[in-house]
Amino acid sequence: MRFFYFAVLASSAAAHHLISSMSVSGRSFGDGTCLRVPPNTDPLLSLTDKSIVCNIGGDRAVGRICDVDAGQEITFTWRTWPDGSRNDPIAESHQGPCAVYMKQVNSFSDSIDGDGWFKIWHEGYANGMFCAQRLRRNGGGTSRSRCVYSHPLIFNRKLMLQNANIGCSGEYVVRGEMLALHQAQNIGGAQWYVTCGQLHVYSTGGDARPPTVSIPGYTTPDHPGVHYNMWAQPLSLPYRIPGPEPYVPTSAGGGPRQGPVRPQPPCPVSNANWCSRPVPGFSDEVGCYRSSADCWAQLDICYKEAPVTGNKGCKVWENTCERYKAHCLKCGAERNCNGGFPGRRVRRFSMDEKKL
Ligand SMILES: [Cu+2]
Repeated sequence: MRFFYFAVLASSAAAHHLISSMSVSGRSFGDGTCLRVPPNTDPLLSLTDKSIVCNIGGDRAVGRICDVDAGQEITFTWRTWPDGSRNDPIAESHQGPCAVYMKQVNSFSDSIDGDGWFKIWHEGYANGMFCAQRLRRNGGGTSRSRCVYSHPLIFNRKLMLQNANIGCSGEYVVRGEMLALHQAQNIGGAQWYVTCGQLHVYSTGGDARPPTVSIPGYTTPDHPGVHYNMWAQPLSLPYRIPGPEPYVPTSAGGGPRQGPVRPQPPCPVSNANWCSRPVPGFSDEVGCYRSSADCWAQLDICYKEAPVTGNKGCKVWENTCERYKAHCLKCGAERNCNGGFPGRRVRRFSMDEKKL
């Protein structure tokens, strides 16, 4: 009986999902990287609670910012099992539309609720299926544990000077949203899945102002696309996607990067938003162990900070720490602990790493 209950719990957890990674032009930044990963895959049910903005804890900045050029394509990967331990994208029962919003911020520690959000893409019901169904199809086949959709992230030259203080480039919170309608025949039954990321967008500047909406406030529980019976035969079509129309730039942006390029902090080993630092050099056995201890202290933080998308990067760093420890044992026995750990190159930690 106990086993039976466990199985039921496991399968209900498997029903939900979150965005586990972002890719730009097909290259993934890594699981959880630049994402404000929610604590779990549960849906949000309230359109008035602040968690609808960027999910629970999503009001807090994370330590990494990912770069994207205007005009590049951004892809979100959705997973039912956040760490990818099982190949299961969005559950079959979860049908509904998807959308992507952005908001420009001066700093990622700015509060993100309220006005300033514009939609850059959405998909509702098309070609006989909801967006969620298309995500599932993309998740099958070659891309294991992945469920992806892509859309062009196009900024015209005007957009980036929207805030003259920022100049040509800017910091944006990007918000991926998926709405599951399987209980939406009841008001308040719609399930919202939201994950936000931190992007630094490079563009050549301009002065367009996309119309913006407030989140919370951008839609209501009685909107016909939110209070919707997906079990009706036939479906009530056309399906009306909640929220505003996507912003369509008047001219394509992109082109080569201009203006100052944000310094890239070195990140030799990383996990989600955690980065390793090179350990100090040493000239004797005591120093070797001190340096090795530094590695283990960093590892502690890596595991503590690892979000539900997993700790693969921490395991890589743990192997490094094991190697360092073995080196101290060996050089101590040989009375030859001088210089640093041999083997792999260690990049220097840059002091101009961007502070949030
Ligand atoms: Cu669910």
